[in-house]
Amino acid sequence: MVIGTLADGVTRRVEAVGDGISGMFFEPVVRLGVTGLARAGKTVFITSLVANLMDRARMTQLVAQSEGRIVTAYLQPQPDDTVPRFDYETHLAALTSPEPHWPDSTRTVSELRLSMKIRPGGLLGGFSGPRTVHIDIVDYPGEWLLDLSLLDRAYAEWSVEVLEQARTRPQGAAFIAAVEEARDIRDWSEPQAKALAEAYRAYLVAARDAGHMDITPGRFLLPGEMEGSPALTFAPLPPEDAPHRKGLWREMERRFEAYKDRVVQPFFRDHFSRIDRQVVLVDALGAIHGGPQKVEELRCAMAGILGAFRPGRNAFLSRLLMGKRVEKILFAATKADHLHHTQHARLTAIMEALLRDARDRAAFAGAETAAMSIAALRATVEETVSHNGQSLDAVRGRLLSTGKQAALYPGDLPADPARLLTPARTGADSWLDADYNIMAFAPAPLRLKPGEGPPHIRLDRAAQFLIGDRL
Ligand SMILES: Nc1nc2c(ncn2[C@@H]2O[C@H](COP(=O)(O)OP(=O)(O)OP(=O)(O)O)[C@@H](O)[C@H]2O)c(=O)[nH]1
Ligand SMILES: [Mg+2]
Repeated sequence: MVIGTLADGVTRRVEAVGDGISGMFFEPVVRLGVTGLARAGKTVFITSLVANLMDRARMTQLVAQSEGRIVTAYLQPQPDDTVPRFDYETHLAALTSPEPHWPDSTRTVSELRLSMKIRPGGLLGGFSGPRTVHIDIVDYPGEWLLDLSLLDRAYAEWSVEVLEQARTRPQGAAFIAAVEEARDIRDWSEPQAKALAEAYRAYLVAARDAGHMDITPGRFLLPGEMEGSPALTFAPLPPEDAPHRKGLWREMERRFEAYKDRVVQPFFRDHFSRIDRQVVLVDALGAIHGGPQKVEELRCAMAGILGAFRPGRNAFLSRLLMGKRVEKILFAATKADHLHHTQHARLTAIMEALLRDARDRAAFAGAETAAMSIAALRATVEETVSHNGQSLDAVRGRLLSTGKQAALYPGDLPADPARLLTPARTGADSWLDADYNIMAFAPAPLRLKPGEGPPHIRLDRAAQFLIGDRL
C-alpha cells in the first residue's frame, strides 16, 4: 500500500518535472494557415479538423493516430492576445445541433490553439514520455493574400487594370458611370469620395456574388474594424495628365498608398510571416459549375495566392521573412461530397493540373505543394440512380433551400483535365460537350459514437500532409 502510494507520487513528480522542463525548454509550435476565397469552406474545415483531432476515430490516415501515438488533444488559450479567437464552439454547435446548419460567414482573421500530447515513435518511444506539440490554426481570407500584388503597383497602374475589368462586366455599369462623373474633380468633398468608394464596393460585392475571384482591394469586402476609415474609402480613377495637387485623383492616390501601408503590410507582418504550413481551400466544383471563365479566374487566383508564398516575391516580403518560408502548401478542392467517390480522382487530377499551372505562372519553387479533393463535413450519401435506362453514380442529401431530400448527379468530370482547362484558357463561353450541376446541401443530422468526430472525406490525409511529420 505504502509502496504503491509512494511510487505513484514519484511518477507524478517526474511527470510534473517533465512538463516543467518541456515547458521551459521546447514545446514545438506549428502555425497552420487556413485560407481560401470567400465561401471556400475555411470555417467548416477548421471546425471539423479540430473536432476530428480531438475525437480521432475517423483519422486513420493520420500516421501518428494509426500508430497509436496521440495520447490526447485539447484546446488551449492562444498565444496572441490581440487576435480574435476562432469561435470553435459556436461553429461546432451549428454543425452538430439536432437541426444542423452551416456556420455564419466570417469577416476577419481568427486563431485557435490545439495542443496535442504525442508519444514519440521509433526507438525513443519506449524511453521518453509524451511531448506536447501546439498547433496554432490561423483562419484568414484569401482575398487578403491577393492584396500583395498591390504593393508592387502604383495607383494609376492599378486603376487602369481594374477599370478595364469593370467595364467588361454588367455588375460594373453603375460604378463606371460614377467614375465618369468624378473625372477631373478639383473641389471635392468627403461625401463625394465616400459615394465613389461605396459605388466601387457595391460593384465588388456584386462581382463576388457572381462568382468573380479577382477582387482588389480584398479588405473592401471584409472591412473589419477599419470600416469607414479613409484607408478603406477610395476607388480607382482613370489616370489624369496633370492631376491637381488638391484634386480628387491625388487624394484617392494618397488613400491607396495608405491602404498598402496601414492595411496590407500589417497583415503580412503580423500574420502571414509567421505561418509554417498552409492549406488553401478552393471551391473547384463551384468554379466548374460556373463555366470556363470562372475556371480561368480560379486558375489566376491560385497563381496569385501561390505567388504570395514565393521566396523573394518582393522587397517588402523578403525583408520581413528573412529567409523563413512556408514549408508545405496544400491546395484542397473542398465539398467533394457533391461527387460520387468514383469521380474523386478526376477532381484531384483537375486540381493537380491547376496547381501545376499556378506553379508555372508564379515561377514558384521552394515549399512542398500538393493537391487533393476533400470534404471537411460530409453532407451526402452515395446512391446509384437510374435515368433513361442508364445507371448514374449520384449523391443524396437534404437540400438547403427546401429541406427535402434530393439526389444529385453533378455530371461527368473529364478524365483529362485539359478538357476543362483548355476552353478556360482560350476564353470559351461555355463547356462544349458537358454540363455540370451543383446543389446546396444542408449538413446532415449526426449521430456520433464516442470517440468519433464529424464525417469527412480525406480530412485525415490533408492533416497528414500538413502536420503529420511534426507529430
Ligand atoms: N457539402 C459540403 N458543403 C460545404 C462543406 N464545407 C463548406 N461547405 C459549404 O460552403 C459554405 C461556406 O463554408 P464556410 O466554411 O463558411 O466557408 P468560409 O470560407 O469560412 O466562408 P467565409 O467565412 O464567408 O469566407 C457552407 O455554408 C456550406 O454551404 C463540405 O465539406 N461539404
Ligand atoms: Mg469563414
